[in-house]
Amino acid sequence: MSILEQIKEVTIAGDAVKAEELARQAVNEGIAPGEIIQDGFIAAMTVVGEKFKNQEIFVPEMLRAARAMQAGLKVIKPLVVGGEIKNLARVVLGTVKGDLHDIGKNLVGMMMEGAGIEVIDLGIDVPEEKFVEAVKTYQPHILAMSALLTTTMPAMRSTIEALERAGLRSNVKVLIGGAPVSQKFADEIGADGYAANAGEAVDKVKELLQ
Ligand code: B1M
Repeated sequence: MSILEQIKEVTIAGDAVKAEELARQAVNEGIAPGEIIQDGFIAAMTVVGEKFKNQEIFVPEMLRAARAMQAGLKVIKPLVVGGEIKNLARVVLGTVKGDLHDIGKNLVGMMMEGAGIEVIDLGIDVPEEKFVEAVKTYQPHILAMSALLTTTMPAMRSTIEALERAGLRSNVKVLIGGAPVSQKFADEIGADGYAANAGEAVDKVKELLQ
């Protein structure tokens, strides 16, 4: 079994110690960070999501798999983020209210930092008023929101509405993403941009700055 397949297997099994160990080994073998993330960890999460949907596994197993992925990502982060700070733009980032998923958001933040973008990460389950407050305080170029549940997508719309009520909508561009989100939804709620993955999110930030 290749090392990426092993990473996938141990992550599905929720073995954080092995996931971290194998991620280190893969890095030492010179495998590109993007490949480790995509073909190892994200591939594992796709299987985990399928198994959960088919009721072959339940929330505790899904949580263990997420922890294993996070342990592996810790090893890879320094390679992606690097040392140089360029501050190309400032982004306020968060997972919307009611939503506790943060792996995708963290990857987005990591890729942005790697591209020289300053990221202020508000974490998970972020209510509209906290996003609004952060826009006032940090005056970012972009407000970036993540949602992984169809039930939390409406919080993106209500955050945009809250920005409008606060008179801040024209001060900031809004970028959204997450598995159930689409360009169509972004258009519907009046977001300025949508990105399907972390790499695209970086490109979108650059595009929105122009
Ligand atoms: Co949850 N969960 N989960 N979960 N979970 C999903 C999302 C689900 C699709 C699984 C399934 O049924 N197949 C399903 C949602 C169904 C739906 O609404 N359509 C689901 C469910 C139902 C739930 C609960 C309701 C389960 C329950 O309690 N009964 C519950 C909800 C809790 C809550 O949030 N209130 C729940 C809980 C959890 C855990 C806590 C156990 C755990 C999360 C741990 C954590 O994040 N720290 C978890 C996990 C791990 C998953 C799956 C398996 C994996 C998610 C993940 O990390 N993927 C997921 C199934 C799946 O996605 N296949 C599932 C890897 C990650 C890199 O991808 O997050 O998609 P992703 O991010 C991508 C892109 O989407 C994009 O870029 C990222 C990198 O390329 N992206 C952006 C994300 N944000 C972006 C923002 C951008 C741009 C791009 O710009 C701002």
